[in-house]
Amino acid sequence: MSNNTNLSEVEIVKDKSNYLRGTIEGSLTNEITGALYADDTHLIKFHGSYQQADRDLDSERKRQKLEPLYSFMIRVRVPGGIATPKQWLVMDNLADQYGSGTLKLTTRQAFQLHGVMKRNLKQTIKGFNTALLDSIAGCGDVVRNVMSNPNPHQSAVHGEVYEISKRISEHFTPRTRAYYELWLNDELVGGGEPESEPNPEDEPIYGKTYLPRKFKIALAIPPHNDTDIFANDIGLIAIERDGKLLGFNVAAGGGLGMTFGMPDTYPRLADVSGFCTTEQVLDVIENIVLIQRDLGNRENRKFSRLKYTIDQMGLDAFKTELHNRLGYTLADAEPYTFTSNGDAYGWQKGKDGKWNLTLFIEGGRVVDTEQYKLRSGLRDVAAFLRDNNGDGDFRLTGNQNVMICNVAPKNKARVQAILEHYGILAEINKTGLRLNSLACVALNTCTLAFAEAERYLPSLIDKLDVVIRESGLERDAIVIRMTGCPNGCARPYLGEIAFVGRALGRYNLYLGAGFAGERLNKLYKEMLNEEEIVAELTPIIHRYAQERTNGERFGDFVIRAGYVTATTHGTNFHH
Ligand code: SRM
Ligand code: SF4
Repeated sequence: MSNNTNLSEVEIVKDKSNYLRGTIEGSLTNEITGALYADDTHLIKFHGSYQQADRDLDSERKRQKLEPLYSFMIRVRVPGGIATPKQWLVMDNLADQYGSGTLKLTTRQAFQLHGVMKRNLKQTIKGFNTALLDSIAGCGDVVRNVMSNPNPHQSAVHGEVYEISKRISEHFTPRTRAYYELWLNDELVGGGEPESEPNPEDEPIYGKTYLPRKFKIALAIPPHNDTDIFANDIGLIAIERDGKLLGFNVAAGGGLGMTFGMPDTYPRLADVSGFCTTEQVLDVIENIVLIQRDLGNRENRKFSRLKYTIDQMGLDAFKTELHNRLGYTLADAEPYTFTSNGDAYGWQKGKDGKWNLTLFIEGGRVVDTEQYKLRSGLRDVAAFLRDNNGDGDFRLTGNQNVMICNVAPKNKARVQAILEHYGILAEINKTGLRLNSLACVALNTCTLAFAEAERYLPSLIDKLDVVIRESGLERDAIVIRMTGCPNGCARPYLGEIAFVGRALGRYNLYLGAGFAGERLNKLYKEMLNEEEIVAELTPIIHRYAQERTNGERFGDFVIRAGYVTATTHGTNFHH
């Protein structure tokens, strides 16, 4: 642990938790409340779960003098976002059995279940285990789900990068046995016996108080920045020559969260700090994680992310510290170009002759409604693939979408027919604005939300689509993002157009991020309601259609036209 004297409450809870056990067992058996003991609400995050309450019901429950209707969100780690048809079906089934009947595909290639009651937590986590899935390190002050390009079959380099992302994920999985003891009766994920007796001291990378804060890693293969690597504590940019992976440019210090009214908190993009070979990459990442473990702020969690550690010591000092710890220096960064951070929709044939299909899942929410049976359709595809020798698989993208990949040519027509039957394929013909939209969960489950996001953005886009169509921009990709608070879960500060919730029905409007996720946007107007949003954006969209130069992106245009100035670094985001 660092030498800080005024440790935050969470640091103290971690310290006395006996490697994340705390009193969770007692919390689970306490039938007086649907909640956990206060300390355990921090610890359960390391097990992949958050205590929440249905906020739609808050005032009614209060009126009835009842405690909030507590339930739990559980996040399942899917390194690189790849799930077999069987795993999809298990998740789908658990969503009905114990959850709220929906699956949420997150902005970091994971599944989330919502609405799981305390009494069902163990059974749900055991259910993941039957499909070789787990929720360890889904949340908490550890290295989170490692993101990677979701299609390893695209080329040999893609396959290699995916394997490296899995290795990173395994390397940083906490070693404590608390997860297995608490949820799986001490079984390993997928069955089997533990290799050795529990050894609470055996947390060689993290130590007993883990990291000061969450830590995120993503890999991307130019020209696609579909994992938004610059929003991560560490972003790795694959460098290839003649179809061979040479290594990675290493970017450090990304993170998007900020707090309204605290300008010393800010979103920041990771700085490209050098190049390392494939053999060095794990060593380099580990040493950055260790710098953060040792030097990160453990007093005030608002300043605990690596981005603040770096800005406080200065980028050069950070690099020197890294090089000293490594015992060698990173080479100069190699040239690279990113052209987009979105997904490419539709069917594409892989180099291996198999087919890959990217589908649009609005807000990442897989649910059946009266009009649109998305969940049933994807379930039918999964069942068909499972029954055909497990052909194909599901890939969660960093844009809350799903890919159905690796489909044998003989099965393509059937997959297509199922998706057409349910109207799922037609979704990819929506406007370029909608197809490039992201919205975080926000209400009703997120305890931090000030405003709607996932439940509201689709209807706001209906209104903006009218302007988009009038302007002839239906096929133009424009990155649009919304969150219910400034924490940044749908990476709003990387939206060419973005809304961040201030209060119910009121949003700050940000403009001018780079189309490929390489530049943050800037605040344009504050506290707008829907009418004001549409009124502000209509003339800008019209002007963009008329005045853009060849190939000019919306985010670049609003800067050239003087609506906002370019943000060149997180530290001038608020200027
Ligand atoms: Fe997030 C907290 C949902 C991606 C920055 N995020 C939360 C919590 C757990 C709220 C809480 O602490 O009580 C949200 C749960 C809502 C719910 O009901 O499910 C939540 N975050 C999400 C997801 C599900 C949004 C989505 O709609 O897809 C994403 C899950 C990703 C995953 O699978 O792991 C999600 N969160 C992100 C991202 C985007 C990314 O990582 O690419 C960010 C910005 C990048 C970053 O980390 O800086 C992000 N979430 C935050 C923060 C601000 C962190 C900070 O440094 O200030 C919080 C609040 C916190 O940690 O204190 C937060
Ligand atoms: Fe919740 Fe805010 Fe994250 Fe949205 S951005 S999920 S409202 S914490």
